[in-house]
Amino acid sequence: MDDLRFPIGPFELPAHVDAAARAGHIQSIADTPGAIAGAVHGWSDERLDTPYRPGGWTVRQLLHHVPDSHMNAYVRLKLALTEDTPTIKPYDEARWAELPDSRQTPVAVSLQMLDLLHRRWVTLLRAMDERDFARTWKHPERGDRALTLDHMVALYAWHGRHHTAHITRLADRMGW
Ligand code: NI
Repeated sequence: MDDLRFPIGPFELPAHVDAAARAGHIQSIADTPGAIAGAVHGWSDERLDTPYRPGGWTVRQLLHHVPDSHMNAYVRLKLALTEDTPTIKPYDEARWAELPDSRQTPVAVSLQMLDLLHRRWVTLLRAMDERDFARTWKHPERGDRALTLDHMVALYAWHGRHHTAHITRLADRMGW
């Protein structure tokens, strides 16, 4: 059965991240802007305004959501690199998706924003050493558990592939 909401499965926190897995996560983050842009290349407004699943966000909303999410991720990474176990600030992604910029900005702007953001993000990730990836942060809704930057990088590698798969699976189902 194809799971429309979690086409690559839900995120699972890895117990341990070795150097090869970490390199794979960083490469996945590096590849995300190109993968998403390629998935929607040449799409009409009608395709962009199609929900990726019944009752779900439209592709247009997904294309604005991903840079919103990854901007937060980039800030969280920098906080964790410069402060001791900061508690990060969650955001209401559903309400962000309803703000006027998410409705009125051309998708090309968000695709370019994602590309530029990832260039800086990946530059930073590739310059980090083993100790940097072991630095910790907390999520206020995850109790007292300190997570590492390896966890964060794994999460956003998954997140980019997750939303890319929403788009490519929709295209497959629609024969686009
Ligand atoms: Ni998301």
